[in-house]
Amino acid sequence: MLELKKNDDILTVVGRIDSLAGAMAIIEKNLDSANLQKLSRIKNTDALIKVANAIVMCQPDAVFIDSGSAADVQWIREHSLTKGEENKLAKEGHTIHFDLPQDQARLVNQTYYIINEGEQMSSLAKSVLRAEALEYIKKFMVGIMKGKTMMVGFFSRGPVGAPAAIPAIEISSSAYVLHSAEILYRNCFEHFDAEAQRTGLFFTNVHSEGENVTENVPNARIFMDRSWMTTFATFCTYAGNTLLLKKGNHRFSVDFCTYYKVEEQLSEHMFITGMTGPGGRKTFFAGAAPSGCGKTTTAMVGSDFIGDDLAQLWIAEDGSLRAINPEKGIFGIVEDVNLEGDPFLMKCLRGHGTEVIWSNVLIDKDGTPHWAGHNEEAPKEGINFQGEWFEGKRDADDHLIPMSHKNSRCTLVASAIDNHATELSEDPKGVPVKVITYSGRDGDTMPPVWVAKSADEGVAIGASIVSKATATEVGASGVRRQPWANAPFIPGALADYMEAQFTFFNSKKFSAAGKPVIAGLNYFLTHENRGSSGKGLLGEKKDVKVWLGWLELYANGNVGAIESPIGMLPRYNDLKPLFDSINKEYPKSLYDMQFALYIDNIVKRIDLQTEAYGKEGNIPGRLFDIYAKQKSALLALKEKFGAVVAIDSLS
Ligand code: OXD
Ligand code: MN
Repeated sequence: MLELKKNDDILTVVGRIDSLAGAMAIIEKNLDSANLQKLSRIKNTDALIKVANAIVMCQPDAVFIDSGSAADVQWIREHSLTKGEENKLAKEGHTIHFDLPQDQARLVNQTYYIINEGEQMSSLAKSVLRAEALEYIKKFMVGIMKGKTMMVGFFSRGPVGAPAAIPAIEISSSAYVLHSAEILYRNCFEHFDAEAQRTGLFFTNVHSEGENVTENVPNARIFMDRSWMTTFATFCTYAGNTLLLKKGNHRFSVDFCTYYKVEEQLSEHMFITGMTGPGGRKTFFAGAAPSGCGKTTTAMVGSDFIGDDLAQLWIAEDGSLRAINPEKGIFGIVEDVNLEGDPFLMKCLRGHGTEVIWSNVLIDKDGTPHWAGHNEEAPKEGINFQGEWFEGKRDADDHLIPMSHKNSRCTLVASAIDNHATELSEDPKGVPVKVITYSGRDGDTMPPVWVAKSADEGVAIGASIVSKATATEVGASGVRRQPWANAPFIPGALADYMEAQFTFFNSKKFSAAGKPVIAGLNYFLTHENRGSSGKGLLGEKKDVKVWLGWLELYANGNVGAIESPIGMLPRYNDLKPLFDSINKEYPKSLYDMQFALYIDNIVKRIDLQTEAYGKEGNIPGRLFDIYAKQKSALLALKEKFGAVVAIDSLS
C-alpha cells in the first residue's frame, strides 16, 4: 500500500513552516533581490513551503534559483569550478568530477525508504521508520549548508504535458548535482505551476555533500519518503546517490504507478529506441536490463534512439502503448565504450562541440580522460578517483588499482548523439512501443532471444530476470534475482508491482495492434556454458542489432518462429540475412549452440524463482501456474530428447 501525505512531512517538522505567509517570510529574508524576483514566478504554495523548510533546515549562506536560463546554467557551471567540484579538461566544454573513493556507486546499504508503522515493503529494499529518519535528519541535516549556497531547480521528468510526466524540485548545495540535473532533465521553471496542477503532485529532493570528506561517508544516507515523495541525501556526491531526480524519483514514480495508476501507467528501468524495418517503417522498443548491463549501448544500436535508462509507459486512447523518457541526457558507464561498439557516443566523447561531465576516469597530464576498454593507447600515469595513479599502483589491501573506476561515467545531453530522435523524444504523445524486452547478465541459461506466447508469460519473463552483480552498487557480488531489472527501485511489495504488471499487459484498453510483443534478450551466454572449446562471450556486442532486428520483423508479422516451452525462438534462415547486414558470418553451428535448450539449467532457474517467490506473500497465482506449465513441458522434452535439446528437434 501507499498512502500519500500520511503522517508528518519531515521537512515541515524540521523547518516548522506550514503556511504561505511563513514560507514567504523565510524566502524574502534569505534570497537576494535577483533570486527573489526569479522565485516570484513560482506560485505553487506547497512548492514554496518545501523550499522555505529546506532553507530553515539546511541554513545556507545564500540561495540561488536556477530558472533554466542560459545565464543561470552558466552560473552553476562556474560555481562548480569555483568550488572545485569540477575541473576543466583540455577539450572545450569538458570537465572532470571525482566522487570520494568510498562513494563510487549507489550506496545500497545506506539507502532507505522512510515508512510508516505497519507498511509492507519490497523484500529487496531497506526501510527506516519515520521517527528514526527524523532523528537522523535533525542530527545531520540541520545547518548542513552553512557556508554554502543552496541551489534550487525546477524540472520535469518527461516532456511537459505528457500524460506520464511529473515535475520535481532539486535542492542541493552541490553545483555538480545541479549541473548534472541541467544536462539530464528538462528545466521546466516556466511550466512548473501548471504541471504540478495538472499532475496533482511533484517530487522534492534535498541533498548536501556537507564537508565532502571520506570520514563522513559512513554517515551518508539516502532517504526516500514514500508518503511525501521527498528525498534526503547527505555526505555523498555520486549522482546515483545525490541527483535523486533520477533513481530517487524513479522509485516514487514506480510506487505511484503501482498504487495510483493501475492499468494506466508503468514506470520502468528501460531504454527506449526505434529500429528501422523494411520500407523505412519505425518500430519502437522499450527494454529493461539491470544497471551496468549495456542498456546504453543497446539503445544506441537503434536508428531512433530516445533514452537509455528510464521509461514511463502508458496506454493511449487509441489503444497503443506509449513511452516517454523522463530524462533528456545520458549518465552512461564509460568502461568498454569504444569506437567499435559505440561509434556515436565516441564521436561526442572524442569530438568537439558536446558538453561532457566526466566522473571517476583517469585524467592524463594533457587533461584528456581515459578509461578501461577504450581501445586507445593508455597513459601510464595520471589522476583518477583515488588521486595520483600510475600503472601497477596498489591499494592498502594490495589490490591493483585500475586506471579508471569500473563505474566511471560520462554525462551529456542525449540530443548530441547522431541517431537521437530529438523531436520525437520531446513529443508529449510519446512513441508507440511495439516490443518490450527484458535482459540480464546470464552466462549459462537462456538463449539470445525468445518471445513470450502470452502477456502473462511476458510478465513472467520480466519477473524472472537474474543477473551477475555489476559495479553500479557498492559491495554487490554474485548472481542475483533482478525482477524486471527494476527491483532496486520498487518500494512497495513485489506482489503489488507484479499484480500491476499483469493488469497492465492484459488490459482490454490495448487495441489488437497495440499489444506489445514481450521478449527476453541475453547477450551474455558464454562458450564455456555451451560445450564449446571457445572462450568468452558466445556472441558480440554488435549482435544486438540482429536480435532487435529479428524482433522488429517478428512484431510486424514478417517472420514466424519456432515454438518451445519457454517461448518462440527465431529460425536460422531469418537470422542469417540480418547477420549478413552487419557483415558478420553466422554459421549454423553457432546458432545451434546459442539456441539449444539446456533443460536442467532452465528448470533450475524456474525452481529458484518458484522458491523465492513462494516466500513472498500474495504473489499472483498465475506466475506459479506459468512456471509449473513451463517446467513440465521442459521435462517432457528432456524425456524425449535428453538434457540438451537441439533447436532442430523443435522445428
Ligand atoms: C544508473 C543505475 O546509473 O541504474 O542508471 O545505477
Ligand atoms: Mn539505471
